[in-house]
Amino acid sequence: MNSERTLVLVKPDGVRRGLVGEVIARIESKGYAVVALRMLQADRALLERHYEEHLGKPFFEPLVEFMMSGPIVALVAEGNRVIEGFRSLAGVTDPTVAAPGTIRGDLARDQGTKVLQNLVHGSDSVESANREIEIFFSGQLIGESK
Ligand code: DAT
Ligand code: MG
Repeated sequence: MNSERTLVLVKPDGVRRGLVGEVIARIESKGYAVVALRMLQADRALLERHYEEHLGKPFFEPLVEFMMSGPIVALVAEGNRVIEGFRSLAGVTDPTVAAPGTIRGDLARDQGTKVLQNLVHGSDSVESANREIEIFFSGQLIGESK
């Protein structure tokens, strides 16, 4: 088995709109397992680590402010090719053009803000997933399953 893990965040817009269950349902309906879950209020230090690749970009500060604007839900999903699979479930970054059928395509749209509000985050590689899971769940993960 080549089971893989990814970090998913339901961003403050998703929590505010009551879409936590919808996101989890799509992950579970696809057949992935949720193996860790927490709700938290992210602070600047945590978000600067999580989004370090975007430091210096014009949307960086709006992104950090947005991500601090309310509670978020962090979870770890597991399954073969789950990193690619969750990115596919989420749809592309810009919700205006994200395909219908995806989380962003069905449930989000451009709000005219400096940062795109697109409901969810999903890790984009094994390296990112390991790094991001460590940021949100350091030492809290139940041992490898399957
Ligand atoms: P993704 O979340 O699809 O991996 P990303 O890592 O490139 O996208 O960017 C992180 C978040 O920043 C993204 O979910 C929404 C916001 N963002 C990205 N590019 C943007 C842009 N050009 N203008 C406004 N917000 C942007
Ligand atoms: Mg990204």
